[in-house]
Amino acid sequence: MNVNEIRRQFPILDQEVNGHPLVYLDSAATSQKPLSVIQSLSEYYHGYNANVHRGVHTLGTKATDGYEGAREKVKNFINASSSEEVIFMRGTTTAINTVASSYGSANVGEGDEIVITHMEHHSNIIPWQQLAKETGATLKYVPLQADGTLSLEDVRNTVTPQTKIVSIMMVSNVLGTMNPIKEITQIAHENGAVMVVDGAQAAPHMKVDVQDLNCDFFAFSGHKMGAPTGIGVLYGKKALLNKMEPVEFGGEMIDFVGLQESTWKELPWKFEGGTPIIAGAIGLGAAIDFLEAIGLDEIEKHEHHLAAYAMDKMSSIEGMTIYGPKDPGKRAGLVTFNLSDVHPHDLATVLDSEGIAIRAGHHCAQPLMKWLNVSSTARASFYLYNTEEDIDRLIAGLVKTKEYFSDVF
Ligand code: 7TS
Repeated sequence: MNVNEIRRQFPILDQEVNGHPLVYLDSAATSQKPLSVIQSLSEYYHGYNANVHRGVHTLGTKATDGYEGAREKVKNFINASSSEEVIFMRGTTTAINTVASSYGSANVGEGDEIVITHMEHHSNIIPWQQLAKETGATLKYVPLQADGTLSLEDVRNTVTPQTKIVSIMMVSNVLGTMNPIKEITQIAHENGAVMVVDGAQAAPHMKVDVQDLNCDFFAFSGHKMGAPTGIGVLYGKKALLNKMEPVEFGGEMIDFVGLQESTWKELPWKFEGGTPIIAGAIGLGAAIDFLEAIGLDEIEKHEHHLAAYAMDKMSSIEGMTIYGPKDPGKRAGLVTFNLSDVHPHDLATVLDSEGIAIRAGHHCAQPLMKWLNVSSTARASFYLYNTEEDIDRLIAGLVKTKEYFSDVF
């Protein structure tokens, strides 16, 4: 993998911030976009902007082909068995909310259980809290091991025949933990529950095969994998989606509309009410082409290498606490940390003055912060365009931050 060649595809990286060359280490929040994605949007708006699935005019047909072609690319990207199982929506948050509102309200009742974990993002907590409140179900949490991993034993002890839904992230946006989704899915199924996977931090970084995982639903966001904001995917098994009610009603999703009753289009369109996210889907298709040309296995290997390199260098800084699995082989390409008593926001501000972008805060994972016994942390997250030099700059920035706040050490 030629990272210099890849970096040339991301024009935004070639700039100075606060007088220093930009080092972008916040891809877990949102990734940068390659030229091919930017061009795909420009070509759509320059050349064939039109609404889809209507009329017969040429631009409309081209737009429909672009939109549905992108669905086919997503289908292959995650190895869904049919493009009917690929529903375009705004992102991971909307996808999980859709499962909770549609599948959840129809299948979860009083006395039932929903199982998540202490490491989930708020997007995979609150929809289930709301569902539990509405239905009288109980929301249960699989505890975490001391190193921030899940044990299958704990999963087996938490999931019971009363469990109707298990919803777990594939990769933690804070700990970097990679969860054994295939095994957890099997436990969910043995207990008669469906398995929902929050794939927001997985799909951009590793090969995902939903048929191999055998999960029932899989949610991810385009903007974390080179595509624009505002486009994401809900994958669901056809047999389940067919039985589910739409969540949004209106144009595009109907078959026949009467005065009192209406019927829905078939999959996947019954879940895509209103004018869809046409440019976003086309951009996502271009992002998938870009990632696949490099190879997801190569990308994953590169990020593992960067995470191991970063952890090794960072752990030699006195006062450094790194959260999550210590074994780099067990974690994805991000490192969450605290440096002595320096507040993560102060740390991020000093790094920003050096042109280095990291994230500081609770990372939309307040229950996990509570488990870690901190109010916030700093996080450096890597993607295919990051280099060892980026990490060297981070290390130099951290050393400088330490000097700057030397009174607290
Ligand atoms: N799930 C996980 C695991 C995430 O990391 C995120 C976003 C979401 C769900 C929500 O995705 P959205 O596209 O619907 O917003 N995570 C982060 C983050 O770690 N920093 O900023 C956003």
